[in-house]
Amino acid sequence: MNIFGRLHWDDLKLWEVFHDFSIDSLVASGAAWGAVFAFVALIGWITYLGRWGWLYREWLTTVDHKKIGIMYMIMGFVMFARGIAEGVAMRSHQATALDGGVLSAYHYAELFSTHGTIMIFFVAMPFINGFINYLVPLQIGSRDMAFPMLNQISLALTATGAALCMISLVVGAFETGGWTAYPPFTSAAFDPGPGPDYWVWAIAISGFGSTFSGINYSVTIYKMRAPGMKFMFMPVFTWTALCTGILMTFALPPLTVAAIMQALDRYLDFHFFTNDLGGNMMNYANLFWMFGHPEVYILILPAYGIFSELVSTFGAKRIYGYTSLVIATMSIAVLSFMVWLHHFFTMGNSATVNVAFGIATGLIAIPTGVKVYVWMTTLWRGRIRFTVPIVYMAGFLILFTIGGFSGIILANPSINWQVHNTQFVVAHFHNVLLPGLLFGTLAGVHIWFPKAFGFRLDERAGKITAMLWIVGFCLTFLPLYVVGLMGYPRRSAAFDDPAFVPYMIVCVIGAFILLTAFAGLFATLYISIRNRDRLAVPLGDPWDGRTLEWATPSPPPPWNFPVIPEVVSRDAFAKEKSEGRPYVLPPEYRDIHLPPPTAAGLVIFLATTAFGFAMTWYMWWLAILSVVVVIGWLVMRSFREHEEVVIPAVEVRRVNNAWIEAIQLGKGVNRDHETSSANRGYAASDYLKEGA
Ligand code: HEM
Ligand SMILES: [Cu+2]
Repeated sequence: MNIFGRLHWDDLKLWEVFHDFSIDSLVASGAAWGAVFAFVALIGWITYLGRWGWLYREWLTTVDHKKIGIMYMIMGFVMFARGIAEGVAMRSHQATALDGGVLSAYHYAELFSTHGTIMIFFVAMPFINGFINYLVPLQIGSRDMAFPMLNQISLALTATGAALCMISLVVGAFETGGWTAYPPFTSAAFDPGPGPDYWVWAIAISGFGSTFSGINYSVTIYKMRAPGMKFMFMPVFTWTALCTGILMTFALPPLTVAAIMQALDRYLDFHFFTNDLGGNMMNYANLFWMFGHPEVYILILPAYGIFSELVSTFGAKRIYGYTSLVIATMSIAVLSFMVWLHHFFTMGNSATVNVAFGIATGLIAIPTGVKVYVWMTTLWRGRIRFTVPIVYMAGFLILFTIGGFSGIILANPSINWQVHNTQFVVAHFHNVLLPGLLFGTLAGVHIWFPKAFGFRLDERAGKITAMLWIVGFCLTFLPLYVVGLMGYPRRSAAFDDPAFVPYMIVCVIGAFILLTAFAGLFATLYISIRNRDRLAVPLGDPWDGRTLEWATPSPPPPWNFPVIPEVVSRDAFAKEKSEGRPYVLPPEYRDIHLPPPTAAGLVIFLATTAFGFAMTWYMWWLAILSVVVVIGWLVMRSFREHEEVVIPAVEVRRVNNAWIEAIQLGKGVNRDHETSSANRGYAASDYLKEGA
């Protein structure tokens, strides 16, 4: 037996361009070479800086929720670079796609499949996991997640999925059936591999990670809230995180199961989803969308949470209609499980079934509308500061509403029959994902970056970048509504109607503006790092925040809070400020116990990546070996004593007293000087007047 299974030299995409030179092969091989160069350069750079030990100790083995959150965000941005490049490649192709186009139909199919898979699972999911990880323990006044090591393992499993996607770029191929990977298109008979196998393992393995995350978030919020923090005292972001956690717990298993069943079909001829032995593809469609629809709310609810915190912080008011916001969030979470069938209105359901799911889908507009009103009424007569997050908020309010309306249009089964699988659908979901998820993420980065790193991001660069995202989005995606109604199908490598051409040219211009916007993020980061002394806000509260994460230094110490705070109301920190008693010294300090670092995540990452790769290429020995390593390691580890890292009380006292002293020496900065270098993170509160 060949130790490389079915892997051959020709599977390396690097060579493709030499066999047969064309723009098509150049794009495919070029991407592969690019990925390899970037990887080698990264390894070389870390070696040159001599940072391997530091990387291992401080990051790869940490169980600190804050660092895990930051690593999720970094993973998301790395994968985003690839996803955007693919989006731009597809749009460039579409501009030439009248009767053909520069790319082959095969590569175009690979592009939309990797683009969709990566954007949903390895960009959007890491972004929301990043925020939930970073913020939830800080907002509920806790030291960490309920299960810190499991948290690290979840990150590792997500990283495995991302790694398999990156490997598929260089070794072999990806599947061509879109991010949903519908059989029989991805069945062994139609596509023996390796593409669908990469998809199956990337999704199944990372699906376990997301399920664990969902459990971890829910348990953390149920059990780890600071004393006194009732449910109705929780910050809105925490509420959205709780609903997301519950959604993840129940929605991800159907996906993982569907992926594993697809593996059984492909490897062992089970025929769950292919007709030959009585299986049925509709089984897959149901399972997939039982995950798929809640998934879009998994992605959007935390973004709603960010926008909710944003309007109250940057409008300088408490949230208007907190209770309705909470109820709306819960309603959306529940409804999201009752509408999945709207993804296959055209696949032979009876009219009655279609109507029921059409109505259920339309109902989601009610709580969503409530939210939009709550955000607007919170901003109404607020003392709004025109900062970067508010720019994103403005873009979001307008554009997301348009995206929502097009969703209501699609919820009508009879209209859906007309536009199903046209570019109208592509316009709709990008219209909710970019202004919703992406703008929420980027606004959130501007708000909480100073919390995580101790300095603010440059306002001017940030505003230019935000405008580029907004303008680029409009040009790239709004024309698709029109060509969709004109009948341009989705996932189609070519078209034959010259009327589409002008629209596709506008779209490609927009796509390059989005590429510039992406570069703008790095420009913003670069400018801010260069000016980090002027932008520093070590005292921790640069925006006059309302919730507990602002009541600690920036960046927060590993233990978050010197003593666990007592919570007596909503907006706990704003309340303390309005009563003139923030930053009080605790009566006594105690030793703090934290979970120790562990290599669990690293071991699991390496083993599961090896497993996915081995299964894809039929290297059975490696697959077995990697399973043995994981089990063996877990067994060995379970014999170890329970360890803890103890931070002595004197150390906690030293750090905390120094911080409080710095606050007392500092002069609070009011909102007019919030974006000037006078802002060191000690906000002079307006809440004194407002009475919180
Ligand atoms: C930023 C610039 C982006 C561009 C230029 C872009 C472009 C495209 C294009 C051209 C398609 C394929 C349309 C087709 O042939 O049917 C597509 C599909 C898709 N995009 Fe994007 N996109 C971008 C951002 C995003 C983001 C941020 C997300 C999600 C977070 C996303 C998620 C998807 C998904 C899920 C698909 C469907 C893939 C499939 O049909 O299997 N895209 N995008
Ligand atoms: Cu849906």
